[in-house]
Amino acid sequence: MIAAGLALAGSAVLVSSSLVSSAAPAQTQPPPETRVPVLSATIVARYPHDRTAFTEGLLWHDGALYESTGQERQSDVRRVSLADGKILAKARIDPAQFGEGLALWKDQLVSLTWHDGIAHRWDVRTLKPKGQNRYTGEGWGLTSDGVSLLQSDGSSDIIVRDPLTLAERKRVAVTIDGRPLRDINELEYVHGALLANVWHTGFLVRIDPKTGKVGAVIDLRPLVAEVAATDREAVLNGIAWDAKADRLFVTGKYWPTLFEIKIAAEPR
Ligand SMILES: [Ca+2]
Repeated sequence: MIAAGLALAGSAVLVSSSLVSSAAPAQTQPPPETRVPVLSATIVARYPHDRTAFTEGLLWHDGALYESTGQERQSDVRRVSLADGKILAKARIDPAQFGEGLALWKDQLVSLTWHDGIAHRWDVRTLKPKGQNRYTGEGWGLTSDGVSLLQSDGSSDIIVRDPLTLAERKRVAVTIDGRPLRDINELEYVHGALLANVWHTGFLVRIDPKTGKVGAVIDLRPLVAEVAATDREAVLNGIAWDAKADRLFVTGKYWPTLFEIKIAAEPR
């Protein structure tokens, strides 16, 4: 069952789906009851975002955003200007494929596809194709810890892959209060932790990539409320980190706004 709030397997703390009106998307539901700290975030800045972009992957590199988008016939990988949201360069993905997560590995971008088991490689400067890798299972989010690629597939697993071949090295199960947390979506490796969107929720989770344990829930419902999307699939998705300036960016599918945020150190 896809229920409101964070989908905790076998959990008694789920917000009952009967409480969810059809006009209230799941991503406006309150945080789950959890022993994990729930942190707020302040909005540092707002930037324009392409409201036709079905955002699946987002990262920052060398002064620009890189974004991958989904939906058949509309999937691409693009370089985007932060200041005005303009697309500076774009590489189209095979129209039969549904683009998914995006990561940088050295001078190449690696982008996933949802059901095709194909990872595309792109020259990060020219966005010219540089080859493909095969993998099994669904492709959702992708990031790099500098050693491996870390991938989500909609389950509670983080799949650790060889960055050159996409071969699976190991899996880490994401848990919150000891229970699996599924629907892990877009990823970003930040300060040694893994930040992740949880599909159809207004939250990020901060995961210890070694143990899979969620150490914090970040409540971004104020951003969801500000965007006030009417499309049920226009959910919070997309996390990018500018490591040099320590800036954290988030956006959503079809969102008109990309936010720079700062996560609170302590719960209120
Ligand atoms: Ca990302």
